[in-house]
Amino acid sequence: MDIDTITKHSALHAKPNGLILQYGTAGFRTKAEHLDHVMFRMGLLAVLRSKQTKSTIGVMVTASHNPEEDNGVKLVDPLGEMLAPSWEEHATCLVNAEEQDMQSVLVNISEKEGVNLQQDAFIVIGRDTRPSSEKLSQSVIDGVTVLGGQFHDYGLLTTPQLHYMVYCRNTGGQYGKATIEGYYQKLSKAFVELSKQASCSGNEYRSLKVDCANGIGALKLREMEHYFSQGLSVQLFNDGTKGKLNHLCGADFVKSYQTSPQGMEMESNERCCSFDGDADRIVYFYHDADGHFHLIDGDKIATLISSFLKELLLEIGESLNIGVVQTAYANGSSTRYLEEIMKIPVYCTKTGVKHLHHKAQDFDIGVYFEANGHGTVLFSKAAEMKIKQLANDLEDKKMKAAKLLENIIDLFNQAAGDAISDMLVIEAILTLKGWTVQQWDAIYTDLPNRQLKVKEAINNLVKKYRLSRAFVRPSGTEDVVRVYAEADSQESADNLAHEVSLAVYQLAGGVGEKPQPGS
Ligand code: G16
Repeated sequence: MDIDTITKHSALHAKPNGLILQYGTAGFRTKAEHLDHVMFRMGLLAVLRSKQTKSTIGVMVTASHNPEEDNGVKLVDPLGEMLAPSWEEHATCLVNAEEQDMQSVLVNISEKEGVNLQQDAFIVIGRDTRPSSEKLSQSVIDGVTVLGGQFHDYGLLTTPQLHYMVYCRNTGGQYGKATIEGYYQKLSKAFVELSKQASCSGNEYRSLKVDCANGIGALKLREMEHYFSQGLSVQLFNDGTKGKLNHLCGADFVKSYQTSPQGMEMESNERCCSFDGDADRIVYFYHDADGHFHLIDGDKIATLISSFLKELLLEIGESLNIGVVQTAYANGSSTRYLEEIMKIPVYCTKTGVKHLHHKAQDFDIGVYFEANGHGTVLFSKAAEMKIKQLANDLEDKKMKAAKLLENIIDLFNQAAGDAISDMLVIEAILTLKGWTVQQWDAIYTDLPNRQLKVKEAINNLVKKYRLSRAFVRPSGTEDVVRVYAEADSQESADNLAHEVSLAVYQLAGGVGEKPQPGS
C-alpha cells in the first residue's frame, strides 16, 4: 500500500468537515455534492474486498429511487449479491475517517480481513443517468487505481445489469456472458422460447406500456426491445427526454401514492408498469372502466410467480421445496393467500433486498419480493440441474412443463431484483396463462393500506381498527421515517397512518405535515 500516493489523491477528494454517513439499506445515499470522497474511498474498499475474495467486485453509482439531486453507491459482492454486512461496517468506518486516519483505517481493515495486498484486484463499475453520476464514477476509478486495482467501466447500466456482470465474471461465464450483449441475448432467448411455447397454446402477441421513471431503464429497454419484439411490444413513457428522474413517476412514486405516473397515456383496463430510477424494481397497474386506479405490487408479483412455479412443479410431479420471502410491508392478504390457499410457506425478513436474498437461498426455489417491487427468484444449483435433466427425460405434458421451468430459470436475473427481467417473466406467465391484468389482480384483494414518510419516531393506535397493523421505521435510503398502516377499509388505513404520524410528530415536538405527491 503506497500511503503517500493514497494520501495525495485522497486530498483531491476531501471529506466535508463534520459529515457522517452510514452504509444504509442499499449503500451510501445523500446529496450528490457530498459524495466525492465517498466514491474515492469506495474505490479503495472495493479493491481490498476484491483482493480478499480473489474475485471481481462491482461498484454501482446510483441513488435509485431518490430524487435526481441525490446520488449514492452500492458495492456488489462476488456472486452478484449485496456487500457482506461486516464489510458494510468497514465501508462506514472508511467513509467517516478524517484524512489523517485514512492510513490506519485501511491497515485495520486489511489486517482484520486477512487481505493479501499482493493479490490482484479487479473492479467493474456502472452508473445511472443522473447528471452527477459520470464525475462520481471517475472518483471511484481514482480510488481503484491508486490502490493498484484493474477495472472495467461499463458506463451506463441498470443496477441489476451490473450485478449480472459481476456474477458472470466470477462464475467463469457459466451464468452468462459478462457483456451487455450477453445480458440481452440470455434474457431474450429465454423469453422468445417461452413466447413460442405460449403461442403453441393459442395465446397471443402482446403490448405493454412502461413508465421508465426518466431513468436508465428507458435507455436499456430501447437497446433491448428488438431482441424480444417477436413476443412483446413495449411503449415507453418517461424515457428521460423531457422529465426529471423519479419526479412524479417511477415505481416508488406509483407504489407510495397509489396513483398513476404523470406523463403516461392510459386507456381503461390497459396493462402498464413502472420501473424505478435504476431499474431494479417494478410494479404494475391499470385503471378500470370506472377510472379507479389498481396497483399490482411486489406482493402480487411474488404470488403470480410462486403460484405459477408451484403449478409447473405439480405438473412434472416434482417436490422441490419452494418458499416466499417478504418483509413487514407485505400486504396481509398476500401472506394469507400464499399460506392458506397456495400452501406455500412465507418468511418475513428485515427491509433490504440483502436480507431477503439471503433467506431465499435456503430453498430449492426461493421467491423473494419486497412490496415495493424489488425481487427475483433464486434456484439452487441442484434444483436447476434436476429441472434441466427432467426437460430432457420427460415426455409430453410433463416435458412441456419442465421446459417452461428451464426457460423461466434463464429469464430471471438471479443476481438481483431486475425490472427488465421481472417484466419479461411476468409477461411470459400472463401470456402462458392467457390472463388479463384484471384476472391477475383478482387473485386476492389487498387490505387497504397507506405508507407515509415523516420526520421522527413512534407510537401506534392499532387497536382502534379492525384487521389493522402499523409500524414505523427510519428509512435507510432517505432522510425520513416511514409509517405503514393497513386496516379493513381505506378510510381506516388512512386514519391510522395519519394518527400514527401525528403521534410521531407529537413525540418529537414537531408539527404534522401530510406529504404530497412529489414532495
Ligand atoms: C433500496 C433497497 C430496498 C429497500 C429500499 C427502501 O431500494 O434495495 O431493499 O426496500 O431501498 O429502503 P428504505 O425503506 O430503508 O428507504 P432502491 O431501489 O432504492 O435501491
